[in-house]
Amino acid sequence: MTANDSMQPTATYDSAFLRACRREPVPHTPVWFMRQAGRSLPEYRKVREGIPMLESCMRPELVTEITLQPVRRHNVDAAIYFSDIVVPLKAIGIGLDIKPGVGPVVDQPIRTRADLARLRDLTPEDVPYVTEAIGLLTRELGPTPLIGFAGAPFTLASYLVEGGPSRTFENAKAMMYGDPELWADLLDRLADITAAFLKVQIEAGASAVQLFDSWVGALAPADYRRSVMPFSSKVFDAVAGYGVPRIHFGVGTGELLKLMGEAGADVVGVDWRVPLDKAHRRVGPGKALQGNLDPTVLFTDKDTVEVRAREVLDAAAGLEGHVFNLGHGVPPNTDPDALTRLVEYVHAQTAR
Ligand code: 1CP
Repeated sequence: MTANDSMQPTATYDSAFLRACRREPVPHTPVWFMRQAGRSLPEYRKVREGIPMLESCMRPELVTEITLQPVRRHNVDAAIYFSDIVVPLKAIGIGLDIKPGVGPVVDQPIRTRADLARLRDLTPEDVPYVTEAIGLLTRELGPTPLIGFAGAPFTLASYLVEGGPSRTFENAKAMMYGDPELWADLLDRLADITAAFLKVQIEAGASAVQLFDSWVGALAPADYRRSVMPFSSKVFDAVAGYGVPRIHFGVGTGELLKLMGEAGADVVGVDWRVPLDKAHRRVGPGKALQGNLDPTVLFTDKDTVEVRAREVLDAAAGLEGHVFNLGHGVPPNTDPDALTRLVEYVHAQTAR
């Protein structure tokens, strides 16, 4: 399937997930879970045995299998491509690894203007395994849409500048406040790489894309608007012509929701801190919302999960479009059956 085909009224185009993203009537509220692939499933741990994370992202058959696992098991309304936000950086030659129990770790952090030279453009030839895996996936998935994704410039910069996961982002924010020109040039490079990576996924057959700006909630709205938003907008603008829904998500972004929508999203992801009716008022008309059950609710009993899921659905009643999701990723030690039951519950409650 090409980007052009994905705009035709196929079964995929007509799926509940893509209809909700376009704010059209749906047969039921669609559900998928951030980090549904490669987290809590025993069948995931089995196929990953002995294979480092980044290597597993470069094996098309393995990526296909891991991406399909949650679709088979939970009957979710969309698949998310199994990869990681640092894969495009690795693909252009940045020395980095994903360390078990830690996350992405960068050999030589990007701190100076000279370091920017290491961020070259990404071409489709840098990621042949992505094109191949998405080709396999779209055949296997049938009408179920595939979501492609990338890390947003700020969140990628947070790993590159800090050198690894951080709670405070002190080096990245110091660069942003103290050397705005270097910061802007860094984010501009990252926007180009991210846009190129999303284009590869859409051209291979992804029918929606999500830009993960997971850690941007660390910023005040004025700094977001000045120092981050132009570069996230550049990414969204670069893929606007394909007509596939663009989802924008971050954690702790209650104060940023309106701006994150304005950056160019069709769907704004909301974490669990802001009820969806309130989020809708903040974002304004013309956007669908995605979210936002607190992931830790999954550690409670079935009845509590259902009460909390019902609250999310009630808060979403007046939305123009709603994609049910968690407020952040599936926690690794989640009971997979709790996810399966949650999908069943949302589908049953919202069947029209
Ligand atoms: O959603 C899915 O099921 C697809 C797989 C996926 C996605 C969407 C992975 C696999 N990573 C991601 C995105 C990602 N990676 C984000 C954005 C989403 C989010 O906010 O959760 C972020 C911030 C990362 C960075 C990352 N990669 C971390 C977080 C570290 C930190 O800063 O706290 C970690 C732990 C990873 C490693 C990783 N990515 C994915 C998996 C399965 C793993 C575990 C690694 C392993 O198995 O060894």
